[in-house]
Amino acid sequence: MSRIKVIPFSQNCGATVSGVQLSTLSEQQLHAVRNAFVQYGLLFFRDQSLSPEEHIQFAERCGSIVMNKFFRPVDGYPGIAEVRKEKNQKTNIGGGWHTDHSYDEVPAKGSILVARDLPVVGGDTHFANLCAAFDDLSLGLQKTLLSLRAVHSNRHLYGEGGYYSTTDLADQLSGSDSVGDAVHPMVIVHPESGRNALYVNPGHTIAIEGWSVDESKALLDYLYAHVAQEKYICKFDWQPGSVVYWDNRCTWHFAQNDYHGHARLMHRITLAGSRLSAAGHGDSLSGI
Ligand SMILES: O=C(O)CCC(=O)C(=O)O
Ligand SMILES: [Fe+2]
Repeated sequence: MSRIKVIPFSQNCGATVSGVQLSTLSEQQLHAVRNAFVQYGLLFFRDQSLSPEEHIQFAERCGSIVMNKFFRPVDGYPGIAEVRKEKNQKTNIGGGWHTDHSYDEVPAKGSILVARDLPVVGGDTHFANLCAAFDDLSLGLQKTLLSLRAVHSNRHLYGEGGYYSTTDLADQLSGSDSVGDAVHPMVIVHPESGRNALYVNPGHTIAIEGWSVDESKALLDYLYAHVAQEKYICKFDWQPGSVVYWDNRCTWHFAQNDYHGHARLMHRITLAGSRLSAAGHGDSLSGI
């Protein structure tokens, strides 16, 4: 059996894991994958051969599967969501920075995305590291953020009259009556790594609790520009056989929509998480 290798992907963002086939992971390899997931929060795998059944098996070894309420499931596999753009469609799923399911009271721990049908060029996915971005904020701003909570929602996206209902993806999405909101600390302590992570995202965070829309927008926009800096982000170019496993508590992602006229199909499994806790005040801060 080849040796598992975990190599950082960029300065602050992700790691490439090689020397494993996710369909036949030994217990020892699984342990190494789990540790890498806690350390990096974003794992890239190449040259995998993962059937839908094996995708489910791998996901169940990493956690428990949670359904997405809005995406169409893959035929015969209710636990796998289709992330599909047909060649005649203009809109894609996840086309702006976000993290999956932050609008849930108990948000998703991770997502495992498998490439099924790729455009010849384009369709990369971008990621950002919310722990590194938080650590680099000044101690003053870190302390302010520790005392705040933010409201997350999906109404503006999947609800009646929401963004997707006005697009050419409307017919393939459902659940407009299952929309809802949740309030989370703006800085969470990651349940496994113990690191602090900024927990707001442009896709789903609609306001800071107790702040006006304009006030919220000013601070959130500042934070979003901070996170989107080159040093915290990376870009993954999908190839046949690529699989990405990301942690929704400490990363953002967005799917680049630059392949009009070509189809792209990905299979996503989302893993259930636990209730998020606010980061502690005091000496866990590492501001400069
Ligand atoms: O298609 C992609 O690369 C990512 C889409 C997305 O946001 C997701 O699957 O959660
Ligand atoms: Fe997503």
